[in-house]
Amino acid sequence: MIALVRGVPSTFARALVARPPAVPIDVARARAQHAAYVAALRSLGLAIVELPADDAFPDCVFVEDTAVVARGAALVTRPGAVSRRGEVDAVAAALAGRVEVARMEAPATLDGGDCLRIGDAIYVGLSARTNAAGAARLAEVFGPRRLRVRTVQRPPGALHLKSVCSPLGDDCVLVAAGTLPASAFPGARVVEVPADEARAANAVACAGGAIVAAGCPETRALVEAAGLRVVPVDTSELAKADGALTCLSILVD
Ligand code: CIR
Repeated sequence: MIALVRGVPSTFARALVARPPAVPIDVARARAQHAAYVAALRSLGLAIVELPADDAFPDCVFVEDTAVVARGAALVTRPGAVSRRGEVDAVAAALAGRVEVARMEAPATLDGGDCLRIGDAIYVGLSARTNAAGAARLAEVFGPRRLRVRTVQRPPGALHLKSVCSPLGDDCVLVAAGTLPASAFPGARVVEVPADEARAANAVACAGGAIVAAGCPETRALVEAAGLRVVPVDTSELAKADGALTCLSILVD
C-alpha cells in the first residue's frame, strides 16, 4: 500500500481556520510533526510518495481532501473551499499511472475529509464543503466498482464527516460519542470514543495498525482491543488549521 502525502508549505500559517488559534501556527513545528506522521506511516509498512509543498496553497498538506481512492479508481475532487481548488492538479498527476483517474466539474464540490469507506460502502457527509452534486459524482465513479454511496448529515460544528469518525477496518468505525447515531453506519460495528478524547475519533487504520492522536489513552486501548497496533502521533500544530490525522494522506492499495 502507498501513502501519498504532501509537505507543509512555508505559507501554512495562512491556512484556513474555523477560529484563529490562541497561539499562532509555528510552521517549523508543523513540519516536524508532519515528518513524525510520515515516519509512522512507514513504520506500518506503507511506501511513501511525497509531493512537494506548494506555497501558493497554504492548505496543501491536507492532501486527503483532493482525491477519493478505492478499488483502482481515484476521483480527484473539486474542493469546497475556493482557495484550495488549485491543489488538485499535482495530486491528479501523482495518481495517474497508479489508478484510473476521474475528475469532477462545477457545480459539484467535495472534500475527501467528508468521505469514509467501510467495506462495500462509501459514506459521504453533506457539509459546507461537499454538496449533493459532489456526492452524485462519487456514486457515478464508484457505483460501477460495486461501492454503494450513502449520504450522511455531517454533525453541526464539525468541518468534515471524518472530523468525528474514521474507519477501523472493513466492518468497524470509530465515532466520537454524541456526534452521530449508531444507525449512521448500517452493519458496521461502532467503537465509541469518549467525548473528552473526541479528536482521537479520527485515526488512520491500515496494514494491521493505526495512527492515533497522542495523549488519548482510552482510545488507544479501544483500538488495541480491536486488534490493531497503535502508533501515537502528535499533530497538534497541524490541528490548529483544523486538520486531523486522515487529512494528511491518501492511501492507495
Ligand atoms: C481546511 O479548512 O480546508 C483546512 N484548513 C483543513 C482541512 C482538513 N482536512 C480534513 O479534515 N480532511
